[in-house]
Amino acid sequence: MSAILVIGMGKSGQWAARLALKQGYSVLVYDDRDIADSLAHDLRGRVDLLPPGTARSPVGVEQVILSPGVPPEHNLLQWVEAQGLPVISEIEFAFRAANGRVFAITGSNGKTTTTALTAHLLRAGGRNAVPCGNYGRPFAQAVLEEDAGTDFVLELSSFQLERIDTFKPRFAAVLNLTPDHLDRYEAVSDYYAAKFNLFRNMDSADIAFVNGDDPETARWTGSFPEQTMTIGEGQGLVQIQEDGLTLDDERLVNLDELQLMGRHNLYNAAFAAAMVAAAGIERDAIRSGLCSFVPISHRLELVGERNGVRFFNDSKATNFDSVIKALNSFDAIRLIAGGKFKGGDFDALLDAGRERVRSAYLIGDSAGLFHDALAGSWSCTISGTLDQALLDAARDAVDGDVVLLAPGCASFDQFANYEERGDVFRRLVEALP
Ligand code: UMA
Ligand code: ADP
Repeated sequence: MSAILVIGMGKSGQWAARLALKQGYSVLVYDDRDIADSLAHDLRGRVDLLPPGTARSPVGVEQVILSPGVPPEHNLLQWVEAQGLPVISEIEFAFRAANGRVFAITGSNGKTTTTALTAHLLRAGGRNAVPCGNYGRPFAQAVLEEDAGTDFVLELSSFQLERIDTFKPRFAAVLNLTPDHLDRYEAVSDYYAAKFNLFRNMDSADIAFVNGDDPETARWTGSFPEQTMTIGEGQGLVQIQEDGLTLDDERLVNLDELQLMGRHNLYNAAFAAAMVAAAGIERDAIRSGLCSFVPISHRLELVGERNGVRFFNDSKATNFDSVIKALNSFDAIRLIAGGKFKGGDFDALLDAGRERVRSAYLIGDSAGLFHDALAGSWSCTISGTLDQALLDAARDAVDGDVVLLAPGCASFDQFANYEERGDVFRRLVEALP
C-alpha cells in the first residue's frame, strides 16, 4: 500500500494519521518536536516517526498531508515540494472521505460564532450537524467519528485553505475581511486570496454567501461562484434591518430576542440563517434556534453585574476590528485592553470609542504603546495586570456603565492563551465584592 507523510503532529496531524491508517495507507509522521514519548497510544507502533530535523522524506511517500500551523518555508515541506510530491491540507484529505454535506465558513472575525450557530440551527431543524475544523475538532476526527449523512459545519482558517485541491463545500460563507496573520503572509492580499480558495471548486449546484457591506469583499467578485448570495443591510435572502432580521421579506427575529450582543452578531446570525434556509431548514426552526443560541465563552460574554455595572468578557477580541465591533455594542465603556501587540490602527479605535469609552485600563507588554496612542483622547491608566485593571475599572464605573475586556492583542505575554485570560477575568469579576 502506498505511503503518506504527515507533517505536524498536533490535533490535525494525529487525526489525519488515524484516517490514513483506517484507509490502509502506511503512515510516516514528522514533527519538529521530539514526539517519541508523547505520541498517542493508539498510534504507537502503527506509524513511523521521522526524527526532528529530517530534511528529506524517505522513498515511497506518494502524498503529504500538511498541518495548518506549519509555514510554507518549512525545510521538509520545501524538499517534498521540490520533488513534486502532492501536498494537501488535513481539510482536503478529510473531505475526500466525508460522507455528508459540508457547510464551510471563513472570514477574519465571527467564524467560531457563526459555525456554532449554523450547527445549532441545523440541529433545531432536525439534522445531525457538528461544528468542526479550526473550531477545535479536526475535520478528520469528525469524519472518522460521525455517522454517514451528518452535516459537517466547518470553520476554516486561511492556513487550512492554502492547500486544498478538490475540496468543494455545498454551502460556503466568507463573513468579512480585515487584516490579520501578517506574520505568515507577505501581503494582506495573499491572506484574502487564501480565504477565497474556499470557492475554487464550487459549481452551479453549490451556494456561496458573501458580505455585501464589506468593502474589501466587493473587490473579490472575480472569485465568486455562479450562485453567490449577498448578506447585508436590506439585501439578500436574510436581510439585516436596524433592529433584527427578515427572511423572505418577513420579520424573522428581533435583535433583543437574541442572546448574542451587538450589531456584528446580526451579520453572523444572518449568514447562519441564510445558509440553513438554503439547505432546507424551516423558518420556525431557524427562529427558535436563533433565540435559544447561547453565545460561546470569551466573545462578548456577560460574566457579571454589580450595582448596575455589567462586565463583558471579550478576550477573543485579539485584533482591532473585533474591539471596534465590541465598542460599537455599548454606550458607556470602561475598556480593558493591551497584551502582546499584533498591529492595529489606533485612529480607527479612537474613532469607534469616541463618546463611548469613558476610560481605558492598559495591561501587558503593549500598555505603554496603547497609552502613547490613546491618552491624548481618552482617560488612560496603565494598570499593568488584569487583576489591577479590573479593580481600577470597577472602582471608576458607575451605574449603567459596561466594563469591557476587549484586549485587541494576543495574550501570550501574560497568559497561556485567550481562554485563560478570559477565565481569569470571569473569576476576578465573580470575586468582586
Ligand atoms: N509544528 C512543526 N513545525 C512547525 C509548526 C508546527 O513541527 O513549523 C508542529 C508542532 O510542534 C505541533 C504541531 O505541528 O506538534 C501543531 O500543529 P498545528 O499548529 O497545525 O496545530 P493543530 O494542533 O493541528 O491545530 C490546528 C489549528 N492550529 C493552527 O492552525 C495553528 C487549530 O486552530 C485547529 O483548531 C485544529 O488544527 C483543528 O482543525 C487553532 C488556531 O489557533 C485554534 N487557529 C488559528 C486562528 O484561529 O487564528 C489559524
Ligand atoms: P473567529 O473564530 O473568526 O476568531 P469569533 O466568533 O471567535 O471569531 O469571534 C472573535 C472576536 O470577534 C470576538 O471578539 C467577537 O466578539 C468578535 N466578532 C464576532 N463576530 C464578528 C463579526 N462579524 N465582525 C467583527 N467581529 C466579530
